[in-house]
Amino acid sequence: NKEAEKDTTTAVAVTEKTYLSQPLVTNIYTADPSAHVFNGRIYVYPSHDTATGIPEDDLGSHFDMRDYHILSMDSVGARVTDHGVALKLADVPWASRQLWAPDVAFANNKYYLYFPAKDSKGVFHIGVATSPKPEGPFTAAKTPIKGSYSIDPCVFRDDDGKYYMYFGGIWGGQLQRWNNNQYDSTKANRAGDEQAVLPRVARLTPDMMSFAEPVKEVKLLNEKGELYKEKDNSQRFFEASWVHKYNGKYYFSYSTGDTHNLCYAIGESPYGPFTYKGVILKPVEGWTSHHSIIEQNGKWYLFYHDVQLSGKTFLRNVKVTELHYNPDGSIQTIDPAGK
Ligand code: FUB
Repeated sequence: NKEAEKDTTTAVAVTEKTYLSQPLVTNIYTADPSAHVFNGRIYVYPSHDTATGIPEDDLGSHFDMRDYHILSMDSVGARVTDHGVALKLADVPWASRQLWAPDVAFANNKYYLYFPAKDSKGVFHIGVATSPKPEGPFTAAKTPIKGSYSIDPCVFRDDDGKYYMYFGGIWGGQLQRWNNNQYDSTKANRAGDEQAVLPRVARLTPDMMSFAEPVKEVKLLNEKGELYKEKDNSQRFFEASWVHKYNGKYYFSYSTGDTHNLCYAIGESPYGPFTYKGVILKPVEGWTSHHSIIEQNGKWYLFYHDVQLSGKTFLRNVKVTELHYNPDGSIQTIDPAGK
């Protein structure tokens, strides 16, 4: 009957999802986009999501990625090229599984791809691979970076030419198992009243293949200048470090994981401390949130992901949207639903 038809139409319209932007590519599933401008062109280094049948668990075992594809475009909105396989698990001598979120740096006329993977004992470390071209293919070093651990490397080049790697992720990313740079497989996730686990940083050697110093904790402070407790999970660090500089200040951005915010904090030094300033991106569709921030031709962009194409948390798609600062240097919060 006519009345019933009308009711159904209204219900569909009310529940329909809206998105601020559309996936950059639809031929493969991609996530954790680390974007950079090399030679005036935007290159995006994502994870390559794939369904391998591993059941979902709290450790993220279902994020079972086996290679990397690199994407590039002249500018945001232009045609996106998928450059095909740039590095595969089978060609990384030390890695056994789970090629998670990578990043890339350019130095010494080479491109260095940094990537986490589990070793033969199931412990995450960070590896490096090199290529003369930004799109690869990349050749992996035989061993992971000495002293590296956990996941989600982000490499930041400061104006003085020094490079720093930020890394770490809790829960399945294993960061809670590392204290004073020593591994303890029995360490569980922290309890609510314990201090939250801190992300890590180390300066890289000029050859970009190792750490120049012992790994340090990055102090992330709340607006009162205090370290977070684990229960402060709408603001404490979970994973997905990214560092960029704006008007001489260092912006450390990250995901809060189980509360799904992408937040940022500001500091005066690449080592921090960084003080919390706010949310960059409200929760996306899907469990994880992971991003990067770049400038091209005077505009700033946030690369991020959601699960618009698949509806499945481990089959994600990367997106990009413009990012805006307020005159005081704060970042305007973005709603991925475009509201
Ligand atoms: O893609 C696998 C993991 O999911 C990443 O390393 C995390 O940042 C989360 O996005």
